[in-house]
Amino acid sequence: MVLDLNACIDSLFQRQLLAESVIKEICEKTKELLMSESNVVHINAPVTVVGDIHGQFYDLLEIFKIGGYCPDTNYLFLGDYVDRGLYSVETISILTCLKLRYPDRVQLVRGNHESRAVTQTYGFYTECMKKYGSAQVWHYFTDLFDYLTLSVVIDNMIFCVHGGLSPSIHTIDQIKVIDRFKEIPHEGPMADLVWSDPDPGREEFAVSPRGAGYTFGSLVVEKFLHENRMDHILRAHQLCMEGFQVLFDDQLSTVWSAPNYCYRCGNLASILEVGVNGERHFNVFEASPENERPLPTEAQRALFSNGIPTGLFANGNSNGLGANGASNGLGGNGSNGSNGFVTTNAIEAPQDPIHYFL
Ligand SMILES: [Mn+2]
Repeated sequence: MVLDLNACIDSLFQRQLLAESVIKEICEKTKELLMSESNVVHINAPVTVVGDIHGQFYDLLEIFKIGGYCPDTNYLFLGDYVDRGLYSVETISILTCLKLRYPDRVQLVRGNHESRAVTQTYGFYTECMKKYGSAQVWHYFTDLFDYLTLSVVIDNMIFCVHGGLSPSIHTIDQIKVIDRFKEIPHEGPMADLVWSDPDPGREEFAVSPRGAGYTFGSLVVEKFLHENRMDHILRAHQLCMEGFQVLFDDQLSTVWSAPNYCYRCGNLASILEVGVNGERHFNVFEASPENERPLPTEAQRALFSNGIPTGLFANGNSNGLGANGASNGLGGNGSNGSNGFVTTNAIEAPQDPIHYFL
């Protein structure tokens, strides 16, 4: 069988799943390709940077409509392709095909959800079982995740990563020597890169309320940029109600690309266009129109309300995202003691590790 990537991409754009045998072949070839990538991939602008998608495939289609299609637009995806949304399989399938088809124009960075442990709890595993009747496809993709790069540098100026900085990483060279070809560890530099968050109220590192990674403040950012002769850190990982957030005197940006997160947060999303002179422009967008996407069926709602602790479509039970009195809803574990999730612009995404490490 000859793999026809263009046909695969076309059928995914037509909302058709690929056959299991095709996914196997695509993942094997993409692993070979990723194996030769450094832990720090250097690319040039112009490039359009995309934050968390979390299985919101119809919003990803909207991103291509807004930002342009491959290979006309160069894309850098910052991770968290799967979990939470209803279409993780379609999302990771199309991104993998695009990476394999246009390896120099599409970059895929690893997020904390590109992990066996996390995807078994937050939806991707269950979705693979429902859509393919076995765990094979989940195995192919989670094996592939071990090969994804950890970071990208744009024009030697902008450091891009899913989560943030690590107290054990001072230089880019220290990232280059990490053995990344494995499941994301619970701690250490690799975990920090995918789990950490900026904290505008601090200067140094502190313990993260997520239970993995660290929070880092203004001095940490300044030191890292100075030491590595860069001028900006670009990351994803945190829901921003306005779709993006810029911190630390324009030294760090968060880009969030899942509008109306989990189909109920009511937030905006953005993609970040980085121009040839380093200029940054956030292109903000809303959720794709309801009439252009299939509504979740009762069966899909059941899929997400049974067995998944965060209960995307929980009916007022204690698992509801943002539901009153939610014990583990969005912001429900907030260290500020508030149950709301609009107290700041960038808020903590659902507190994954609180379940993850239970
Ligand atoms: Mn994340």
